[in-house]
Amino acid sequence: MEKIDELSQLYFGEYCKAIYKTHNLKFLNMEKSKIPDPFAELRLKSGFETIDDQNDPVTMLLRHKDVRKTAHNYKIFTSEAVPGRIVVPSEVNIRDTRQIPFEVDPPKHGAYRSIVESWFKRPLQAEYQQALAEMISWIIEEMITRDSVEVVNEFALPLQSRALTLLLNTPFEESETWISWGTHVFRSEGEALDADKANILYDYIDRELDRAIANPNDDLYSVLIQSDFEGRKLSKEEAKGVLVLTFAGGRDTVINAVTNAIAYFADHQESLERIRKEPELINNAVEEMIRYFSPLTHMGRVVTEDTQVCEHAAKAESRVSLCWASANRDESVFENPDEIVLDRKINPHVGFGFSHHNCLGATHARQIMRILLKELSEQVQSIDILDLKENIEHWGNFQRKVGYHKINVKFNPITQ
Ligand code: EMZ
Repeated sequence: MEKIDELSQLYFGEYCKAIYKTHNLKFLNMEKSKIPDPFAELRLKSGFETIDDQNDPVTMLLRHKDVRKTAHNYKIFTSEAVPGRIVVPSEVNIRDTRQIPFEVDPPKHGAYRSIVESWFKRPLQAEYQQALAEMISWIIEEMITRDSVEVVNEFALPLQSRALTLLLNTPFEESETWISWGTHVFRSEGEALDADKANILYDYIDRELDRAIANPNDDLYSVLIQSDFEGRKLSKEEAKGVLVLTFAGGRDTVINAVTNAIAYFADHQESLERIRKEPELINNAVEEMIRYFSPLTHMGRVVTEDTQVCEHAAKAESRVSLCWASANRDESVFENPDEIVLDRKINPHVGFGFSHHNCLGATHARQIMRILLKELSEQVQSIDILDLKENIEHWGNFQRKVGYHKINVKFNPITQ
C-alpha cells in the first residue's frame, strides 16, 4: 500500500512538473503547506474510530460537540489515571511521575493550577513580550542572511528552547542543553518512545530541583519548591510533575506550530503582505493557525464507569481520546474548515484543549506565535521552500500530517 502511495506521489509530481513545463506556470496550486483532514469521512459517518495503541485500544472521538462534552465530563472521563496513560501514544512504560496539573482532575486540579497560573500568565507582561520579541527578531535577522535554513532544527527548535528560558526564568545558556535534546523529549528518530531519552530529562529536572532547594533564586524551580499547597509545601515529586509537563507539553507542539506557519507563509506571500498592512489581524490569524494546524492531534481520557460515546458502549477502564485535530475541522462548526481564513471571527477551536484541562502554556504559545507573525511580516518579503520531509502520524487507519521532519527554506528579506 505504501509503495503504491509513493508511486502515485511520484507520478503526481511528474505530472505537475510536466504541466509546469508546458504552461510555464509557477506551482501556484501545489500547496506544500496544506494539512489534509483525514477524519472527515468518519466524523460524518459514525463520529468515532477505535485504534490500537500498544495493546491498549483508544476510541477517538471526532466531532466537535462530542469532544467538548467529553472534555467537560471529568468524572466519567478522567485524566487522573496511571501517569502517562491518557497520552496517546501511552507513556506508562517511560514515565512514573504524574504531570501536574495535567494528570489531576478537579477539585485538586484547580488547587494545583492556582499555584502556577499567575507564573504561566507572565507572558502577558510588557517586559516579557519585549524580551521575547528581541529573541525572535534576532533569530529572523540571522536566518535571512542564509542561503538555506532547515526550519525544524535550525529555527523552530532554538526558538522554542530560547523562549522557554523566559518561561522558566533561567539563564539563556540553558537553552543550548535543551536544543541538544531534539524536537521531542520522549521520542527519538525511529523510536516512538525512548526511555533513555526520557531519563535525561528526569535527571536534569532532579538536579535543577536539588540546586533550587540548596540555593533558591527566582526561577520556576525555586518558585515551585517554595509554594504552599493545601497547608504544606509542594513536594519535590509534585514540582517535578509541573516541570516535566512544562518541558514535554510545549515542545513538539510549539515546534510544529512555528514550522507550519513558515510553510504556510511560503505558500501564501499575500498573507504575509496582509499581516504587514493589517497587523491588527495578528491575534485572529494566530487562533486560526492553531485551529488549522492543531499541533496536538488528540489527548486521551480513561473511562471511570460503563457509559456511551456516540451511541457506542465505552467500558469502564477503557480509553477514549479527544481528537482536537478532527474537532477543529468539523464542518458543522467551521465554514470552509480546510482553509486558513486569517480574519475568521467566530473561532471556537479546541487547539489548546477544552474545559478544566485547557493548556497551561497557551499564553506563552500565543505570544510566541503573535510575535513570530509580527516579526516575520516586518522582516521577510517572501519564503521559498527548497525541499521537505513531512511528519506523518499513524493512528490506526488514519494518517495525519502534523508538521515536518525537515523543511529547507530561503527567507527573502524585505529590501527597501
Ligand atoms: C504531555 C503532553 C501534554 C506528554 C499538552 O500535551 O505532551 C506530549 O508531547 C508529552 O509527551 O507527556 O506532556
